[in-house]
Amino acid sequence: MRIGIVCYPTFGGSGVVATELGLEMANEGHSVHFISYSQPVRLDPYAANVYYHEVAVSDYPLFDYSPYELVLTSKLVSVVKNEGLDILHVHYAIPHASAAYMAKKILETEGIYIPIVCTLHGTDITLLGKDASFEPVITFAINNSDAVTAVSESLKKDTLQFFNINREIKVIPNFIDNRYFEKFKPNGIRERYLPDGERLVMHLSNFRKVKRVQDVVSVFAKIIEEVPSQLLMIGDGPERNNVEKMCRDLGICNRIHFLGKTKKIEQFLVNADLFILPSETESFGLSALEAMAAGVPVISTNTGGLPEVNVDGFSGYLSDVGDIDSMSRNAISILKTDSELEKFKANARVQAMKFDLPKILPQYVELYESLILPLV
Ligand code: GMT
Repeated sequence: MRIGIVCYPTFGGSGVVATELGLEMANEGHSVHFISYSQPVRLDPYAANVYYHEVAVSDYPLFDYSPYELVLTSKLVSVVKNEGLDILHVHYAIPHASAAYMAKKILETEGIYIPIVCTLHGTDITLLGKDASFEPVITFAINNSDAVTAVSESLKKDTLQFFNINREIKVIPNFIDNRYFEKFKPNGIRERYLPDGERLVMHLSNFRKVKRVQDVVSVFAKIIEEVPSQLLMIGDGPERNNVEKMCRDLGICNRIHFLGKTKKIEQFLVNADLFILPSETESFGLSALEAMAAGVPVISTNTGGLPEVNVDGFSGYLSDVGDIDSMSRNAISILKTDSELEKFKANARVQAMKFDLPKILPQYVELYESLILPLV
């Protein structure tokens, strides 16, 4: 197949899922064309069968806002036509599915048929979808794609609740390549950050408000009252300054290390003893799955799709949003003894296997094949 993938290139989970899916399809021999406004962070542009097409929007003095969606539409028309694509898989309803719909209509006037798969990742539905100024476009883009997938049952339910949807939404959960994660072994990170053999706690996100990063620090402050530990904060974003200030105010900066954005998250995760994800909402929580694949138990909230990923009392624990006491109690119970920690670490790996790449990839392949018209 010749597949076009449209995604946000940033550190967010949707871009990661789109990139990993495309790279795996390319690995299986399909031609995969990534279309985005900059190179997706996890993309290896030199991999066999992988192509990258940049959507370059130039400023025009007459416009206050650059018409990105129109440039993307034109790019989609051009790539579908010139590369002979069989299918377009867009990640995020807006603007990707709406731009793809317009490209499809333009191509129809030239006698070219291109089916569109739209994958919903979360914030397009749970945050943007609640904004009335986007709602009609999101509803239209979902109803008029050729197939729509959501990354969790919870996201499917939210989509059906918030929008007037008149079509099927198929749940295809996010996935993880466990074979890849198995290759990584604890490295010098533990020696560097844990000189006294403490526990290593980790958080990874884009530090948006929805991630409630302050709760990570509040939970950690309670953990260290009982279990000597260090906290690695990976990622960056709008809340970082506030969280750094909070660490200073609490006087625990010597135990909290901000590492900023990094592409090689698995090299850090394999060293961790516990992962904390206290989000306000999370349609899936890919970072929690990545942690589990690295054998790290997860303390998370019970919101959105997180209960589909993290199993309470098995791969970690679930608590209500903002319930610092519950999260810290659970964290301490895992970290307190080696035997409990080892049990949860092993369980986390078992749980990650439920989302193993070989189980999920065929679901996308089957979907693509069902939409591509047979050659006559
Ligand atoms: O969570 C973010 O800030 C990034 C966001 C995105 O759009 O990339 O992640 C969303 O998609 C991920 C991949 O499907 C999911 O794992 C995340 O749970 C989801 N984020 C939210 O729902 C807040």
